[in-house]
This record gives sequence, C-alpha cells and structure tokens, in this order.
Amino acid sequence: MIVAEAVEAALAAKKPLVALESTVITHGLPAPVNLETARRLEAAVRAEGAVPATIGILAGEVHVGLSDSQLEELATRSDVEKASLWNLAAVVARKQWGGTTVATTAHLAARAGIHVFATGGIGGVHPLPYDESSDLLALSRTPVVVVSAGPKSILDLAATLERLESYGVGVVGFKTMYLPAFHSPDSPYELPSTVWSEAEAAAAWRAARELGLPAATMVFNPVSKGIPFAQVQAWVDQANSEARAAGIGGKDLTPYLLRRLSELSDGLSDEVNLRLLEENARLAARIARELLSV
Ligand code: PSU
Ligand code: MN
Repeated sequence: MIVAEAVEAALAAKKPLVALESTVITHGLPAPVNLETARRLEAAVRAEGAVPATIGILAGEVHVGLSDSQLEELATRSDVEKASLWNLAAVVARKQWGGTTVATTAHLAARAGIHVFATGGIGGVHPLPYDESSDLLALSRTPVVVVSAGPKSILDLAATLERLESYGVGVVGFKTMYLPAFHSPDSPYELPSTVWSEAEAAAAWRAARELGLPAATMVFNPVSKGIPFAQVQAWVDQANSEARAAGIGGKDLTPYLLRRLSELSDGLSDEVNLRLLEENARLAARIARELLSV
C-alpha cells in the first residue's frame, strides 16, 4: 500500500482523516462529472478541517490518498476494473487499475489506520434475481465509521436492512429515525437507533470499540432536498424490470441502474447523488474531528 505523504503526515500527527472510495468515480458517475465530483469531495473534507484520502488502485498499487493527476487518471482511463473483495488481490497481482467499492475501501481504510469513510450509498440486496453486494458482509467485519445516505435506492431496502441486522452491522440514523434511501431522505423502514449530533456518532463508534464489536458503525445521513420516496421507487421499479429484460446482472447491474435512473429522472438523480456525496464527506469530516476531540 502506498500511503500519500499528506495522509502519512496526518496519521502521524493524529489529525482527522476521511477515506473516500473510487468506484463512484470509475463506475458510478459519467465523465466529466466523475472527476469534478472526486475533486469536490476532497475539497469538502478539507473545508471541514480534515484530510481526505481517496483510495484507488493504479498499475497494481493500492494508493491511500491520490494526487490530482492520479485522480484524473482513474477518472478518465477506460480499462479500470471495479475492484471488490473477490477480485482485489487479482487486480493488484495483475498490475491493473481499479476503482475500490465500499467493501474494498472500508477494508483498505481500516488497514491504513483510517477510522472514518464517506460514500454515497452502500450496496445491498437487489430485488430478484438474487444479487447481494459484498458491501454488507464486509461491513460486518470491518471496524470503520461509514457515512452514507443509506442503501442505494435501486435496492430491496427492507431486505437490505434485515441483512444489516442479521450480520450485526452497527446502524444509526443521523438525526433521523427512518432509513434514508439514497435519493430520498426517508423511507418507511424504522432504524434501530438515532444519533442527534456528531459527538453522539463518535460516541457510538467508541462504544463499539470498547465492546469489542467487529463491525462497522454505519451513519445514515439523509440527503437534503431529496426526491420523494414514491417517485424514486417508480423509476427504480422500471429500471429494475428493464435490467431483468435485458439480462443485465453481476458487476454491471449497479452502474446500469444508476445510469437508467439518471435518464428517467432527467438528470435529477445525478444532481441529488452529487449533493449527498458532498454532504456525507462533510459530515464524515466533522465526525473524524469529534473522534479525536476526547
Ligand atoms: N455510491 C454511489 N455510487 C456508486 C457506488 C456507491 O453513490 O457507484 C458504488 C460503491 O462503490 C458500492 C458499489 O460499493 O457501488 C456497489 O456495487 P455492487 O452492488 O456491485 O456491490
Ligand atoms: Mn452483485
């Protein structure tokens, strides 16, 4: 693992750090907004007084913290793999380029000693045919704070929430009692617990460490100015049935559904996606500061 100088320095000086994933750049958003977004997320973390560490794989090297030209390389190359846990080692061994998913980024962040990680939406359980993101199992055994806007709206939210429970992933809503659903700030699904401040989120993380729990602490942060739940669900139902009819599955399913949602919503879903990414990066930075304030 190559740890960037700024990240290394922040780790040594015990400054707040926020890890950022790169699949959202390489596979989640279209060019050129992907690169602009990657830059904006780093700026958002800095604006809240923390150091960003975007994680990605270049020519088989895992980088924790990317320079601007490295970010650009990942955002613009056409041969970048979606690096999840099952192909991470092979991508490294074969000296390929990779965007790291939530599962992979969480693992690498924890390994680098970074405790807080921000993303857009986590992967989860899809409606049939059976498809479940490795994000869920990874989060059950990776002790890191993950700030997201909830599971991606393209998922079976009830099944995803059940799985978080059965895998024992720590779950708190940030100032909400209901599961945020990515593009929508709420859904009908009740969360097991709520934190009302950054300090409470940090305290939940500390308690998990003291109790020896192996899992992540998920902080679900509802997006501001989101799209009504019923509206998103209508688009999602259409996109999912189109994916089924076209036989799209596996690693291509999530990127396909996100693109189709963007078309169906006339770009609105992308606008909300960008906003929630930035809001999550900011909240993650504030929680990272809280973690160090005791
Ligand atoms: N959040 C976004 N856009 C994305 C993703 C998350 O706003 O593209 C990525 C994350 O990297 C997540 C992945 O881990 O999608 C899930 O893919 P899959 O369902 O195939 O595990
Ligand atoms: Mn899958």
